[in-house]
Amino acid sequence: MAAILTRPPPDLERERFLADALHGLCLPQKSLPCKYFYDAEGSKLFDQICALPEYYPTRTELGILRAHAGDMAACLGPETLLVEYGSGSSVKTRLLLDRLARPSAYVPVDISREHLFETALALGLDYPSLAVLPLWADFSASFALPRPPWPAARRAVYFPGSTIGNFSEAGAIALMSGVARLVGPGGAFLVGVDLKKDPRALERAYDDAAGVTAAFNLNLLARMNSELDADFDLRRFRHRAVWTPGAGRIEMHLVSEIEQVAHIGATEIHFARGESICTEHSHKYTLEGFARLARRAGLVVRRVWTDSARLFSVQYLEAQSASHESGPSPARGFGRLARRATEP
Ligand code: AVI
Repeated sequence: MAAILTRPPPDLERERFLADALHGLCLPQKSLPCKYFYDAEGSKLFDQICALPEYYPTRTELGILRAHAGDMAACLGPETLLVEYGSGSSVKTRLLLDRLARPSAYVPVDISREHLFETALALGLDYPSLAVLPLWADFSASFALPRPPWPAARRAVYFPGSTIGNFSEAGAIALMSGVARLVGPGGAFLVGVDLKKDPRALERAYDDAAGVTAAFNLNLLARMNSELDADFDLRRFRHRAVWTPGAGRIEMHLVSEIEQVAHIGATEIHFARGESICTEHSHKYTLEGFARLARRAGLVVRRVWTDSARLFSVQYLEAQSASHESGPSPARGFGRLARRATEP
């Protein structure tokens, strides 16, 4: 496995977290970027969420992949350079890699360095003839791809998990415009997109009976306490997940149960009783709505695979050569961090 990485200045990560937290908590609707969910504890809780009976996206997407990975690989074609955004443990990717014809290389891109390199190492062992080139970067910022050991016939970006739903409309367009630029005209985008459904099923998926999603949400406060010298009282906030039909999204909030003041360092954060911090948007799409959004980023939907209940979709898109609209703002909760790797 060839690996590349440069270490950012030691406190840069904390400084960004602090700046984002202070900025978000001073807005009229207090908010925190959802990318900060994923410290070690948050990542562990997210893995548990994925296995919950109420949280249908993971198992449904896996079912779609198991049924159609061969078809998807055929769309991507031989000698493709496969780039995965937010690769995590690359579980879904293995289903694709098993079917891809002579991939030129696999470039997992992830912000979580340990996870990225562990996974890349494991993949390198399991796929000895595959060039695995991990890239420690924020996929929502611009980055350069490592050079594959041999030329690729085509570039493709794989973005499973419906993380595209965690972006604002402008953010999703900006991200997909970036994908279109990265893969070039005729290049491919394979993406997991969660679909609109019964709001009650959605609210259950984001507020499970065992309270794992609540713990995941509250962990953001615990993370600020331990990393930012904050003193949020976790017993005085509760998790809330609500379907917002106008915006077509689930919103997650942390609601203050009392009037209270929390501190981040010397900065006071005032909460009225019932006031909330918005911690995540999770947009759900219709097939038509997503196709329209993608078109604004210069991507055309060519194939769609869904489960029989049409809960979730995996979509294959191609980048057009014509100029297209490009969203100006970064992703809600994912933008801004741009890190790039260059050492094993
Ligand atoms: C990562 N992302 C696609 C998840 C979602 O469904 O929006 C994050 C999540 N939040 C609560 N449960 C899962």
